[in-house]
Amino acid sequence: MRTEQPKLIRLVDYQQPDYLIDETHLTFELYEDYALVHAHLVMQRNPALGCDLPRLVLDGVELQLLHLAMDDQVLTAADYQVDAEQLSLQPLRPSFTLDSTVRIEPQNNTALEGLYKSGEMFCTQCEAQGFRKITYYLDRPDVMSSFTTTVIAEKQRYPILLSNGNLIEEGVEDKRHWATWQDPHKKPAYLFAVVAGDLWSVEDSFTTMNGREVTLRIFVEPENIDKCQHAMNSLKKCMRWDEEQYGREYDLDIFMIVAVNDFNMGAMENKGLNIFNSSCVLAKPETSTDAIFQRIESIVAHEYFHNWSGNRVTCRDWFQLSLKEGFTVFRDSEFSADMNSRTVKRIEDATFLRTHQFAEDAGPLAHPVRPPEYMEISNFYTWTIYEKGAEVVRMLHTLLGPERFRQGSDLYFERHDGQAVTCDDFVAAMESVSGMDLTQFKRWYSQAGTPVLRVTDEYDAERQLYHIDIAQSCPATPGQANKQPFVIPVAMGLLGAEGQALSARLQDAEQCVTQDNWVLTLNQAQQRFTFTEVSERPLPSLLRGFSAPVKLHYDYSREQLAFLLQHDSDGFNRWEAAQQLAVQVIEEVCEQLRTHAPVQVDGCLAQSFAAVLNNPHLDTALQAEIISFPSLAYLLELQEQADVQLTDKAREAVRLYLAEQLAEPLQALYNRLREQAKQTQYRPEAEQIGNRRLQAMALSYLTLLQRDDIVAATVAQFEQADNMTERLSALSCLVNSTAQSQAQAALVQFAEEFAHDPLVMDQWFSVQAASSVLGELAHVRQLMQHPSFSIKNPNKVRAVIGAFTQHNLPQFHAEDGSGYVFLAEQVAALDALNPQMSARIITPLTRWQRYTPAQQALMRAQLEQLQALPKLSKDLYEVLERTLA
Ligand code: 0A1
Ligand code: ZN
Repeated sequence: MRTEQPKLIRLVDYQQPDYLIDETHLTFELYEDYALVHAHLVMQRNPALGCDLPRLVLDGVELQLLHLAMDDQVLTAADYQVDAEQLSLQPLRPSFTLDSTVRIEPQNNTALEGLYKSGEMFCTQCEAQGFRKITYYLDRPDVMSSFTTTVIAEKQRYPILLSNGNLIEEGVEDKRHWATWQDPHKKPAYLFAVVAGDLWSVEDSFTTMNGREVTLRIFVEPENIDKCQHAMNSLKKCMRWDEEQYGREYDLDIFMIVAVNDFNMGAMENKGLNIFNSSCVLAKPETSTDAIFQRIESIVAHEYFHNWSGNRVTCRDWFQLSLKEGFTVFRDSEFSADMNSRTVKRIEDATFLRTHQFAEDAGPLAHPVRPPEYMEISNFYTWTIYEKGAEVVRMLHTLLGPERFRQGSDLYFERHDGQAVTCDDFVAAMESVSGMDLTQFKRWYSQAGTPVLRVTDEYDAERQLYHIDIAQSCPATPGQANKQPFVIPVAMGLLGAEGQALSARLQDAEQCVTQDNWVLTLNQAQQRFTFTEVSERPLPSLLRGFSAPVKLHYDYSREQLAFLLQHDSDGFNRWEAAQQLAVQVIEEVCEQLRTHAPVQVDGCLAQSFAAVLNNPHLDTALQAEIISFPSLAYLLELQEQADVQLTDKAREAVRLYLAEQLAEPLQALYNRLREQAKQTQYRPEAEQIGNRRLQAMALSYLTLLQRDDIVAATVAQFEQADNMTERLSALSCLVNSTAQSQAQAALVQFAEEFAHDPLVMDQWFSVQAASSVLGELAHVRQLMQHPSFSIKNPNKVRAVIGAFTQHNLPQFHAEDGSGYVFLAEQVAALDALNPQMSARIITPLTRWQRYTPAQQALMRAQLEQLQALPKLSKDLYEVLERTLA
């Protein structure tokens, strides 16, 4: 907890470490109410910095120092200074050893940072600055050390003792036993991990491209042993993929994953010992949805890929976080695209970015991909660092082309193996292999905000010329009033009147992918591109594949959008056309509601959707994406001033209209897919997933019709389906329908069946909290009284409070402000327990400037009350400061 105002840490102040730690030897003695950590550090003055001996300043937080010795000389209080965050002392020689013993209390660590207990198990989370809660250390990523770790604990309670690297010794002494692990690779402290518990494991093996055998082991609590296979399959697939696509081979004899129930994030890439939130690793068909299976595949890959992009080559400082995260998200998303449908993956990523990252970029917490300053680094694990960072890497991939990008990645790994480096080093490798000057491109790392492109065009029939004019701009963000033009790759094509791809010649083209698919490279505020030999007036298909994280405006008519939806050869842009069409139609209904005019929904959307459903050439996954409607959150993100209740009403009116118009084909589709599902053995594979998604989509439209036969079919699906995907989609339809007695019965049955499984109960909580029908605030408060709920468990917080505030917008933004009061209460309660979580779940309130003046006032009032609390964590303090600045 904070007593004085936290300091701002600035990138421009970066300095190399004064001292280095060559070897780190740790011994953990774990007991029921405390733990002792003995550290033996072999240190030296950083040779790059000279021969003087400045004071050594070690990080340490919430540690009780019991013993300290330098070069075996015991130090007394007069020899060092210690405060709440640091320990400093004067070295006498350039090379020396430092021994310390500290006492810590993992059992009382509710922040889930450092060493803590999750249920009966001990585990650690050290990124970004958790290691300083374990021992006094130089807790910064550019200090890389070899680690040898001994863990000692009671044998019966904690039969499994793990740390990074290879097991080199173990033994038993009375009731206690010990294990010593040695990691041959130097690493920063944030990649350190320890686990002790009564765990079972599933084992497999992988032969690397050079023929080395690697043991793969997934550790879980005994009751979850039947939920590991999917993660294991995913692990083997991504290990092979990283060899084939990036030439990266695994570098230890063993790779371990441990599942823990209490975890602030998704998972953590500790060297050789990944620790996972159990929700991101455990799955079986009866308890887990397709979405969960897919999430596991991508997170297992993400953490595994960090072994090179993050661990072998790490970050020099935390300002460079996106160096490892942006690149690794790009890598995992390409992996998922290869394992599933590439187009659908791109649609999912773009939707996510546009809904969440664009909102972040437009609000008071906007920051560049490489932030220039922070108070608390935990606050910077953001959509900007991760998702926009990945888009920046994707643009490099587009600009260089796949071959040169791969050469650049090879060079980056080769040049910097074993080093802690910067985003500039990454771009420099790309420059070296391509000969391109990427100086201007690097503005993506330093300028925040979402660029806006305005596109107009002109056709000169006589000369067969077609001009495209593009103006780029970027709104001001905190601390950055004026922006310089970005380098923006705009992939595009031209369609003729028959829907055919038009070929033409792009004048002065830097890169021409084919005769009918171009990448325009913008680098000025205003630019004209001219195509010659254009035989007819074309319709442009712009920003294909969402080739840059920008907002693009081109004045398409509804007919043109319907045409693109039918004919565009780019799957992404077909979907995009449907989205834009839906947005236009919903906006029109919003306007009708605003002016109290009669509501009349344009029929164009129903016609287009009918054509999509009848198109045998589209796979079901893409059909589902196309008829899936823009979310309320996305629609609000597009508005100058978000009007939640009105937009929700308009959106629901259009959905109902579509359900009525398309009732017949949707019903036929639903029946066919449900029958097919009954006869198919469930497998979490792309084709089946697409079918189930389309089936769920059809059912959710049909639910709006309030027909008894549909309710009956939904109840039957809920009761009879053998997999959680179909059961949960049926439950969600019931909960969001007028058939509340059936919904209640299903909820009771579900809770009885799965009371013992916390991950399934998370879904039970979410489906209710996110429902605008059932999820009234009073009900949400009741859910928090349920015996399966605990505010100390981040998954539960996300399942109830997160689902309510992010997915139940009409209730959260209730006009009386009750949703805001509720969130502020929860933030205050959580801040005393787990600051990372309080600073995260407050996010919806930080967007206060987006709403109507009345809502703004209510949100601000809650933020100000929080700011006035007597005790605030550094995390929450920073978020409030920036939000209210
Ligand atoms: N590096 C991990 C994410 C992570 C970050 C911080 C954590 O605790 C504060 C935990 C995990 C990843 O990218 O997967
Ligand atoms: Zn990561």
